[in-house]
Amino acid sequence: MPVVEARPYAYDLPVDKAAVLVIDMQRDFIEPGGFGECLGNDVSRLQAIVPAVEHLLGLARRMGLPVIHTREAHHPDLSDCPPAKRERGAPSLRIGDEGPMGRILIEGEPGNDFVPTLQPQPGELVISKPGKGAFYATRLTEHLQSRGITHLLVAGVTTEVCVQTTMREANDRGYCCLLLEDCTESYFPEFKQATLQMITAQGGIVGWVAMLDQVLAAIMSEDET
Ligand code: TIU
Repeated sequence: MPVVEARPYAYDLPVDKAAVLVIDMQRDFIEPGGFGECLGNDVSRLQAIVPAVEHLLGLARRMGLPVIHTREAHHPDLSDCPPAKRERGAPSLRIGDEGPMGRILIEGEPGNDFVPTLQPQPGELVISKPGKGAFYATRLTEHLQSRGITHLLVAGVTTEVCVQTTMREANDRGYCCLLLEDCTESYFPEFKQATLQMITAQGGIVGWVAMLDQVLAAIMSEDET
């Protein structure tokens, strides 16, 4: 079994029980004019990890690892959007308002789609989620259970919001999660670093962290043996 040099200690990767979970690599968070920018954020930081996530997807597809893509999305009638979420703060546009890429954070709108180079391929699971965590109000648990998946390689945005929430939900459900440091990003660099520390502290209280190259190295050295 490949063993990844990870923090806080080595991560055993049973390839036949692992999946890649890509969180919310959507235009709404990564391109100007979407939800992320409406909240006052500089989205260029998030754009920078797109090539690394492309590499991760390439690796997963070559290895035949299941790939799961999530997207934060609401129904057009906003029936799955709590008023508390829509009314929070003072964004330039609220969820459901018309923006340059269509209605903000609404399923089916151009801005709600994945960025062009990270589109799901046929056979890959897409989970639409109304919350920050991918397990809340979705069928993700059932999908993972039916495929016998116990280990998740996690990527996506933003590190401290949807990624961390999802990892905590997964951790409580018994999944062993490895967050790929160069395949996740935050609008706030200090929040990314704090999240990596929170995840790995206390003996990996939430999970493990490693760079994509460390996963590659583990898989290649396993191939040689
Ligand atoms: N605002 C922010 O950092 N993130 C979100 O609203 N959603 C996700 O992280 N996907």
